[in-house]
Amino acid sequence: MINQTMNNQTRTPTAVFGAVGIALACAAPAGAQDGLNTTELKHSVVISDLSTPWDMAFLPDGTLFFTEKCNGLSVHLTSGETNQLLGMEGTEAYAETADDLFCEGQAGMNGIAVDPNFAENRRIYAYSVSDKSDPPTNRVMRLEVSEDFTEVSNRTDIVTDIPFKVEDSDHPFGGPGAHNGGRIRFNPDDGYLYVTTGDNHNPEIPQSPTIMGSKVLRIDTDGNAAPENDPPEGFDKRAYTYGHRNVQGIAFHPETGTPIITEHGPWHSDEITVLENGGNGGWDPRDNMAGRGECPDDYCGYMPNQNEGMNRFERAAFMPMTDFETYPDAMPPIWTNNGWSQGITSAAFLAGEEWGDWQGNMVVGYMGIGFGGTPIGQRIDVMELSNDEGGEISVVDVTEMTLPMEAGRFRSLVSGPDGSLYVAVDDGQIHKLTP
Ligand SMILES: [Ca+2]
Repeated sequence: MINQTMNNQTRTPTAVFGAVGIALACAAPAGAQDGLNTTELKHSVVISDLSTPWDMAFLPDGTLFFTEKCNGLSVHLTSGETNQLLGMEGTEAYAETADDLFCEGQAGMNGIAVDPNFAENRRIYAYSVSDKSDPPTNRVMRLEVSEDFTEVSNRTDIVTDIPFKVEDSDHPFGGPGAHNGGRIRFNPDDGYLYVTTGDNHNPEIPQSPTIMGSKVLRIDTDGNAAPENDPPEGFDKRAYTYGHRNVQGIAFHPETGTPIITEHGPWHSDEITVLENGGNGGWDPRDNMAGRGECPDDYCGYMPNQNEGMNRFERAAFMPMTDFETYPDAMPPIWTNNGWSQGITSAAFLAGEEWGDWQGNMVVGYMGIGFGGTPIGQRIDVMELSNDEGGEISVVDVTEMTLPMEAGRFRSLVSGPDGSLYVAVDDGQIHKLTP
């Protein structure tokens, strides 16, 4: 069924809603243990008692950098020791504290990435909100790690203008720091740093050519646009893609290097999208667009959820994650979450023969969103992708991973250099899953 749903997706709105219709026919969420085999997983807890661990990045020897949203940046050494490198406002234990870094809502110390040439230049990168600017913005910082991994120095902010939601607004989850993006990853194929951003509940941002929210940026290690970026005329050249809602994950196809993102839907339609250079994600929550009326704070992104009586498919039609009616050339998602948002987060590819049939598959985490206080959807899905003859990537099978531990809010998934899958959970652990 999933197979058919995915393969039927094309660029036309009719086909997308056709796909939703098929999804309705099989009401059970993706997760039946069919198709791929379920690999037996070994499990251990690498680190516990963290405060909202948000992202991880490895060196080839297994050294693990990680962030905690309201604390800062640390490194876990192969000896088992952890050094706290860069703290945020109000923290004490860290080697250094940067008082301009703070946390608010979804914002704080988010993504972390290691320079492909770390062995030579000792550089790492982190995404955090900062009040060095007024109003505060999200920044991508470049840092140099000391030889003994006890401190960082030479902070250079290579991106300083990613917007941050400052004011509360009249929406569910409408507090400051909302829709903050924050994942950063190097693409091994082209060597550039990709930075994912969010819409801040600001209706003007997704289709804006100059505001760097709702984008995937592709930049070099000084923050300059990759020269190959091809956004439309008038756009900031750092924009690789635009028109996103809140991109929470990015991974690169292991054979082609093609970037694939995961994106939160507005209580409906989380999406996975294969990016095209210069492409539009098709999210445009401005009011009075496509027959929509006026919405609170001019932002229609949640409006369908407040219209009692609409079912989830009517909601998806009212405020589509990808508005093909207005943007017929928008990038089509290769997968949507059957009409329910379940808090899709980070994505990674499984590497190593130990994974058996799952080798090379994409894994995607879900945090689950509580409807009436009931968490749903907390899981890790294993997605088999295929390149069809036209070279386009599609999802051919989805299997829910049988977890060797309790489910949780799976915030970050990263493949380690040892082939294990590392998983950070909001309530404070980094887990290691080994086939
Ligand atoms: Ca989209």
